[in-house]
Amino acid sequence: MRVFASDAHRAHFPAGEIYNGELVRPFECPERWDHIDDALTAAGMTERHDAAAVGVDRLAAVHDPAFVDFLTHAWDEWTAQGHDGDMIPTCFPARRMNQRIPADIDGRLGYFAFAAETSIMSGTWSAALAAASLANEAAVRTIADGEPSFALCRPPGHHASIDFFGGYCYLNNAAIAAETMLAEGAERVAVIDVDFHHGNGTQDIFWTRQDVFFGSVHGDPAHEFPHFSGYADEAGGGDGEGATVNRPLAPGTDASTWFAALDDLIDHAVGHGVDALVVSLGVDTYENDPISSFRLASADFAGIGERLAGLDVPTVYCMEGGYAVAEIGTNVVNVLRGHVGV
Ligand code: Q9C
Ligand code: ZN
Repeated sequence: MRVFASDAHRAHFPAGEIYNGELVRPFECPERWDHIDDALTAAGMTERHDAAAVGVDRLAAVHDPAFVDFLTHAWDEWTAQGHDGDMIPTCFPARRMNQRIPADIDGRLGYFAFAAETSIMSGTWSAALAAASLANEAAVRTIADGEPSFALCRPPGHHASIDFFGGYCYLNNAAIAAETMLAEGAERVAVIDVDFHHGNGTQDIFWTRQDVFFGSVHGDPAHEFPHFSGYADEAGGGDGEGATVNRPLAPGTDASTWFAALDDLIDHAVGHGVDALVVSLGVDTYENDPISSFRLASADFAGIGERLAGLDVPTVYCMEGGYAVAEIGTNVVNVLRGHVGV
């Protein structure tokens, strides 16, 4: 397993997250990365590959240029207004409102966001770009030589869509990896999303596509974030009909039920004839995760890698969620070890 990682993530550490009516220290924090880095090293995965900045053409394959432009300049526009707190969106274009992009930075912030727990600070753009660059580079290398890669992306990406951020995500790293695998010669890519939360951004990006299969097992949106995406009847639209598969599961789901759903997603991906795989690897399905409700034990995580390796195609893992900070490294390493069979 080849590991792509960069210290650039450290520039992103918003002061607060709105959670249950309070401003708390964000669950998505830099120590998550440190614990994964330490566990990889302890497991003998000591090499780290960095990445050149991903080109705007690669970003444009996934994101609206106006959204990328917003993220690039948001902090400068904010500070130019004399604000010094982090940017927290508070006003969104709801049903039947005018969808015109406002001139005002507070208006643009809400326009390009779908949730309020995700702040933008001075270093958010550089960290998000670095994370996307790791995913892109991992995809290039894995298509070139077939060796599986792990991109230690932080911030994560699967909630970010064509033109909105949220759920701790700004650029959709996994979607960028999938597009890069196609650009480098893959013909049909599967994105399998095992994060506790539905990968609404990835689903949205590939909704009308047959060349990218999207399968996700996650907390039922009737009960869990992102609340408005991830029901079982969401199966793709237009030319993409049937190439999206959702397996929402009830809060409290145990490992045996969860793995049956994963096996089902893998069967669909095989049936779709995919020749490359991107895994949105969240380990917030862990039993002690502070914001999630599934019940996988640390030892169970090896079974994720074992099963996904059974697809037997070039594979890139992109880090997504997981907020039990002390155990996140063990859980991630167990997945990767399961994949390579050690
Ligand atoms: N009551 C990822 O795992 N808040 N994002 C949920 C739960 C947002 C998770 C509140 C969670 C975002 C990448
Ligand atoms: Zn998650």
